[in-house]
Amino acid sequence: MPIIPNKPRAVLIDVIPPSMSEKTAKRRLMELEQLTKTYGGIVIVKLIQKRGTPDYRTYVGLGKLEEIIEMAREEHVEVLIINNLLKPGQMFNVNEALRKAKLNMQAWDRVDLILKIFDRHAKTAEAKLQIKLAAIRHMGPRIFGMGMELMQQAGGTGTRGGQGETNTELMKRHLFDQEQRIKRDLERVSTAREGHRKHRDRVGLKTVSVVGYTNAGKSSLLNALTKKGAYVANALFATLDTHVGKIWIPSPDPSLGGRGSEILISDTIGFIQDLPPELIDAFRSTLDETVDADLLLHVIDVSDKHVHEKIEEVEAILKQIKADTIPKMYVFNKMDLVKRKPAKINRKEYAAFTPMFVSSYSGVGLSELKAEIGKRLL
Ligand SMILES: Nc1nc2c(ncn2[C@@H]2O[C@H](COP(=O)(O)OP(=O)(O)OP(=O)(O)O)[C@@H](O)[C@H]2O)c(=O)[nH]1
Ligand SMILES: [Mg+2]
Repeated sequence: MPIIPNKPRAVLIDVIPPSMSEKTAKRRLMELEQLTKTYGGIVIVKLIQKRGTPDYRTYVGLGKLEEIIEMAREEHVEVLIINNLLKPGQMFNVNEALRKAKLNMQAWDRVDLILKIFDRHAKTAEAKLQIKLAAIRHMGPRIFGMGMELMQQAGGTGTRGGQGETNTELMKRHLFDQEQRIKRDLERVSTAREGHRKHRDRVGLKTVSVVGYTNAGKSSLLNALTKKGAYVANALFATLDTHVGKIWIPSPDPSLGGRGSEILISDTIGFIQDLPPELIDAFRSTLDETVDADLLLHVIDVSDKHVHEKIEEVEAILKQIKADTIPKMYVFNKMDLVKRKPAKINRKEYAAFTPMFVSSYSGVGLSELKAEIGKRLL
């Protein structure tokens, strides 16, 4: 097993159909680069391979793989990150090729990379367990693949059974037991959290959940609204666990005598393009807070070139986690980065979500936002 340093030197490759537009291809590669940097990797080279169908053995074409191996030797590359979802056998074959080339190097697919980022940033016991579970499910079949290979090496062709098969069976058993244990632990942690939520319901506190694309400024907004120190970083996926804070909301109708009320606000993980469904499942209980909220604040980076695409991505994920029926407001953040409200945001379909324009940095729009939350919830 190669030892991969904390800040590995990485080669990125995206295998795309020849029909894909230049623009989309560039965007995909840029996002992969950002993800790699979030992990802590140093990007040495970015490659694109156009192929009608991926190679059935190694996904990336064999010739390309040879090229990468040569380059890796010269440039001391430590990881090859493939921006696609590979079959266990393909992943195994690529790693075998690297091993045979005697390189201290590993290959990861997109899910491996996302899992590794999750793993580095996870803070609570629950998030850690969820990542473990997803990793076992994602990598398990690869280990079976390895068992098959060992079997062939041990027994030669035509031999059935023997040591290799026993190893595969043992490995399967071990993974299954591990999965069951993690599931039990997860149940315990989520029951505890359920208790907290019930308590909150009893004391009658309303909850607002901050959702949005990764790096939109969700944690910064929560900080600005609550002055709570949630972890803010210019990196994708800085937040993995649900952080809950309290905000004081002025009463929408002072004549009723109430001066305001306290509500709870929770931060969530960032949503990214093509987040594999298997990861959404694994993180469902982290997102439970979101599914339970009385109101969602969908935070959007107003200065982002791909505003609309990202809004749509987030909406699609909200639907997948069944949070699309919760009342929602659109909060366009980072207004300090744009001269004025960008014209392209004046869309009819956004009007239904009471678009608010704020800056977590300068504080612009925050009191209006609180007032609007009050109108919706109090
Ligand atoms: N200029 C400007 N930058 C902002 C604003 N809000 C957040 N940022 C910056 O945007 C980056 C991301 O902010 P976060 O609050 O970590 O974003 P997030 O949505 O919580 O990100 P994840 O947790 O990774 O999904 C950081 O570098 C922030 O400093 C803002 O109003 N203006
Ligand atoms: Mg965050």
